[in-house]
Amino acid sequence: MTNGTAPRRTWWKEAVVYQVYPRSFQDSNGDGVGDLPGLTARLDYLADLGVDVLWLCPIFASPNVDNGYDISDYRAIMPEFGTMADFDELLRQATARGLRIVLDLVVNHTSDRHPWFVEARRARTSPLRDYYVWRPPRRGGAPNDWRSYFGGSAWALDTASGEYYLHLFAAEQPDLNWDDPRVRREVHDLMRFWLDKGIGGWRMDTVPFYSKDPSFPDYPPGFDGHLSRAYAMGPRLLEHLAEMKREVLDHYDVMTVGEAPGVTPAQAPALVDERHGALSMVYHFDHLVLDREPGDFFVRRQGGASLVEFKRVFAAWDRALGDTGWAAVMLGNHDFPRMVSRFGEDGQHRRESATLLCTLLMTMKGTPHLYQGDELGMTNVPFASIDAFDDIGTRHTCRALIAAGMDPAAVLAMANQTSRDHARTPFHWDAGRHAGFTTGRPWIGLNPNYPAINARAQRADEGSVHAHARRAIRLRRAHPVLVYGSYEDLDPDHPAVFAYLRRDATSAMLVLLNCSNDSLAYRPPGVTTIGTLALGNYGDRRTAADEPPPAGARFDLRPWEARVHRLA
Ligand code: TEU
Ligand code: CA
Repeated sequence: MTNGTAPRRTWWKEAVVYQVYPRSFQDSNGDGVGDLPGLTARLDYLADLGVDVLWLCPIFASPNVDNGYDISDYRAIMPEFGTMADFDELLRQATARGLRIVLDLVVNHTSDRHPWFVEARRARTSPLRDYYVWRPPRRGGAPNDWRSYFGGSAWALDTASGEYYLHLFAAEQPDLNWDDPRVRREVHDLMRFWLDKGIGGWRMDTVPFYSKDPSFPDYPPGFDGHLSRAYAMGPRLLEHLAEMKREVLDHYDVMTVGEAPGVTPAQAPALVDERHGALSMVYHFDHLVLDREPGDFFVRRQGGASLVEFKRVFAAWDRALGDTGWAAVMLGNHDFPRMVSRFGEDGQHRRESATLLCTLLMTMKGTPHLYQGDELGMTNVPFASIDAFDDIGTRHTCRALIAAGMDPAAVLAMANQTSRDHARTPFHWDAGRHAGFTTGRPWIGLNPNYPAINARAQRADEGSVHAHARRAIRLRRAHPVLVYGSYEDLDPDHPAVFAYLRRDATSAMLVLLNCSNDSLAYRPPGVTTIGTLALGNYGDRRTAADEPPPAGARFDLRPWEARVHRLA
């Protein structure tokens, strides 16, 4: 719990961010791929939901080896998504509705089809050679033992020159050499190109990886395989980010949210402390990778993760960020399975657990990031075979595990627990053909449960996940304590209940989340004067201001029940 000075007030601390995976949001021309005109046509839905900022996954020209995270032209719209005129119209329509657009800055690497890499690869003497990271073979093989997130070595041999180039992700995603000032200037220029159009800021992909030790040592002795820890926070990262802040970010009123894999809570203030950090906020992964093997993000750790471990992450980051740092809070995105399937219970208690998770997002300290479809409680998809997966990471890991002799049925079962594709199937607009996403053949199969889980049905149902998400967003907007108040976990060791307090000088909110399938009696430690219910997710799910608190602050919490109470 931090009780120093109140955090500085800014629009991006008060905002609710909605992440759009454009490929799967709304198709407008029947080619089965979501696009910008489709997103523009759905802005009223998003404005009605109450969100303030739309973070769009990459919309730039890309061969889509990694679905847009391999960019071949930073100043052109991916043809499947539309034209620059479509983007300008989207921005105009969003702005007219008070919505800001945040784009996805992917500059740790480019596509291997980017003209920079095509030229750099042409010859060892190319003037652009040093835009990327090239090293000679070591003992006839890769320059060091680094591995790619998508399987195999992080080095690819360029046969023409006999040198290797670095790629922390796919070989089609060569890492840029951030130590070359020309690269940094190129990045600053492309950032300004979009900022000058009036975007609201940047989500910064794999920002902790920009800087690498140029001597490229092997992993340290005893390395536990946690790739992100090995690649994050390189020697000149803070210098490069300070320069980016000075050269670009300080000249605009924008938000930056750094994707921060591998960044420890202790390292985070260096990135986001408002006194000296370059970024507005970071989103961390620690609670999102608790159930994963450190060495392969797509392999599930035996035993999964506990609520106590999950709660510890939030407390550690809150302590580390204090009152001068800031976090993005998310429970899922395009890289993870659906939050209700992962942290809730997507069968009998799907509605209750999805609304509980929405309550957590909207009452936690930090800027909430709601992923498309999670406001409906969309669930994981039952992928019937390994070939049904699209995601490069999932496919690589499945192939490697099968090659290593693992039973294919077990590999499929594990991929169905960890695949990023669960979050990438088309949005469920209605119960019509292809859930109203497309009139054509969808680029990836839909979840067959869309007739039961879709926006049209839920917008007519006051008890739906959508209705609750909408109420929770309005609750956050109505109570600054949920934005700027302190955070205190009241019961960190309780195995089933997540109970926390948000407090400022004039008010306090108590949040009780029963993260279990069981009903249980619960008395929040140290709290006596419980006020009225501000938000609930059960029968009394209206904001029952008239409902008195239970006698003696003893609650009978139903399975997955979420309750937000004012404290008298
Ligand atoms: O994700 C980063 C990523 O996948 C790993 O760095 C991270 O460690 C993992 O998600 C959990 O530890 C970003 C994008 O979100 C992802 O879609 C891209 O595939 C990747 O970078 C490469 O651009
Ligand atoms: Ca389309």
